[in-house]
Amino acid sequence: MNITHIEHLGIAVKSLQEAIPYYENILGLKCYAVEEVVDQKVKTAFFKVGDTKIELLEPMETDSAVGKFIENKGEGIHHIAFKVDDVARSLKEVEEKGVRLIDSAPRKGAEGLMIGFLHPKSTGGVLTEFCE
Ligand code: CMX
Repeated sequence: MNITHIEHLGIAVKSLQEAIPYYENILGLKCYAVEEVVDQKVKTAFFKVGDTKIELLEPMETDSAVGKFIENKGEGIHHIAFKVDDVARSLKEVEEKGVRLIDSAPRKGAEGLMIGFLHPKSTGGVLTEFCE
């Protein structure tokens, strides 16, 4: 596996509309895309910070990964995503080392990128994503 950088940090928010002004007006970042990822039941907003992005995640339903996260832990950092060359190979590699996967094969995520999640119970409590 070849991790080159943090592709993005996912941050759970109750409302994109209420969260975006902090990133734009206080931090001076620009929201360059808002996208619904229907199969993940989230609405996302993206900001570039060098090679890394911030991905704000607003749940479209309470019964969803991000909806449950906010209900249990409140708003805040939800996951870290590493850029890798090959998601399928990286998932296989960590699985062989004993890591529990959420996604056994890559699937399409926001921005059309191929992604795969590792289970936070296997990663020291940090929901981890590989992105290609
Ligand atoms: N970070 C760390 N721990 C997390 C977590 C997160 N984001 N979300 C849940 N957990 C922990 C919970 O705290 C809980 O721990 P305890 O058992 O110690 O209380 C445990 O995981 C189970 O939590 P749960 O609320 O019962 O949630 P589920 O088991 O239903 O699902 C998870 C948890 C991580 C498997 C699920 O959220 C998932 O599949 N996530 C991957 C997909 C995803 O997050 N999609 C949204 C983003 C999409 C995008 O970026 O486009």
